[in-house]
Amino acid sequence: MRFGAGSRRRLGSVQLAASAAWTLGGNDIGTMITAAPRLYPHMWSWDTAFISIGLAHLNVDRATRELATLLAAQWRTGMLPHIVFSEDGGYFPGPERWGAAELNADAPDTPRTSGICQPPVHAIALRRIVDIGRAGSAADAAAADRLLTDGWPILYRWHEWLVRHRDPHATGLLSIVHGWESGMDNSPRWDAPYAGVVPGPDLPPYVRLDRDLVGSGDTERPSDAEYDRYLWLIEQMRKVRYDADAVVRTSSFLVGDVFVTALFALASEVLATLGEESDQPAWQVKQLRGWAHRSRRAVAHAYDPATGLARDRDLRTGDWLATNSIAGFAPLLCGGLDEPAETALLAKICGPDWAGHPDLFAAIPPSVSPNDPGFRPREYWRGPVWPVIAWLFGWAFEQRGWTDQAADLRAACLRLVADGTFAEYYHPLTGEPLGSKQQSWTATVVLDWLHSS
Ligand code: 9WN
Repeated sequence: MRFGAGSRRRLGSVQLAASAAWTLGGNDIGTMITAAPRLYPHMWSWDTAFISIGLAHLNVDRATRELATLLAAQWRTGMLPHIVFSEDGGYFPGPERWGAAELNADAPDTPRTSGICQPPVHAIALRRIVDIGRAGSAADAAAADRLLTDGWPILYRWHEWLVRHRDPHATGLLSIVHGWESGMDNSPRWDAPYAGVVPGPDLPPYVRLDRDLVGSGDTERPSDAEYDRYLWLIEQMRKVRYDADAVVRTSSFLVGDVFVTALFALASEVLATLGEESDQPAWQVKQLRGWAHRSRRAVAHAYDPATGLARDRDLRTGDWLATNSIAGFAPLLCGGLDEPAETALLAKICGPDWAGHPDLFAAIPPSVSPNDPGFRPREYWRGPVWPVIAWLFGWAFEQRGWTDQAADLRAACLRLVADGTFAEYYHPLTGEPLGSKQQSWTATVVLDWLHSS
């Protein structure tokens, strides 16, 4: 059956909120809220940051516990791992394939974790939880303040780890060692650097579990060739026992990620302010502001006037990577551009190559421009629209005073998700829900939009 706008149901906001809450309840396995029921039966780092924001609208104490569960899995080095595994299997690569605790004494034995990280959006979640808590009852405010007191030093150490190991030369541009660390796994941003990842003959065999769990998995999910490279990078990290510096030295994938860098700059500012509010050491607050400043400059430096977008940089070859992806708008998240360039960038994201494209189901920037020859509207990070990414831009727009653009984006997103399936991502032209359904982070950003309208 061809999917058309006519086949969509449209829930009212009360029903939609109830349905989002029900989705989160359904994904709660007692020890954690999993990222999605079948495809992702564990805790993912940046998913959990978003999940805790939505939860705060339902129950502040529960939200604080969710974020605290992730923070408790911090490695002794300071890294927040990208996956915290539940006791359930059902995902590949699972803890055995990663072997993080077996190979590295700084990884926790329990819970089991993966050996890489994800974008540092956690301070933003802490900010939202604290604000929602303070606007609630005395008990809510107390729970949020406890999270602030206990969680702040953990997040400081996480940011410090990123600076120490992912920007050792203090350029401000943070690097990633695996596409999964970007959260945008198979984005065209990584096609060139992945071309330099050549799986060796000793890549141990494996069986994927993801494809059968996604409706048209064969076309939506990354290809087997891409998975070989993802798994090969894990082998390279296992060989150096996940030693952070050795990984950076030896990984055949090393990219300066402009989107992660912008999120880091934004989150470091947010963390600094939260630190002032909770009497954290002044020198740490100052350091955070310094990191934010340096990374903001790196993001501005990555801006390419020729394309009007910011670029990533392949640190193995030195090449700048210009792709027509949503990450090119990174400077809008953290600032740092001069005013004419920033105004042009804001106009561009709202314009006909992006959110203003006339064929879109709703005016939301997709992961790749619909006007790009490589646009694939059903293929994961190669075209679909991701509600969480829109949430990040909307939140940043609010902070930056672009309230009209933030309100337009929120309205468009609520139109996209009104069917109540809470899909992982959506077809930008038809609004068809794609990937996993009942995805926790989609449900929670919907809750946040509904509560902010
Ligand atoms: C690999 C959980 C995660 C998200 C990522 C998204 C996807 C995993 C996968 O799902 O990645 O980490 O198996 O595809 O790309 O952003 O955090 O929702």
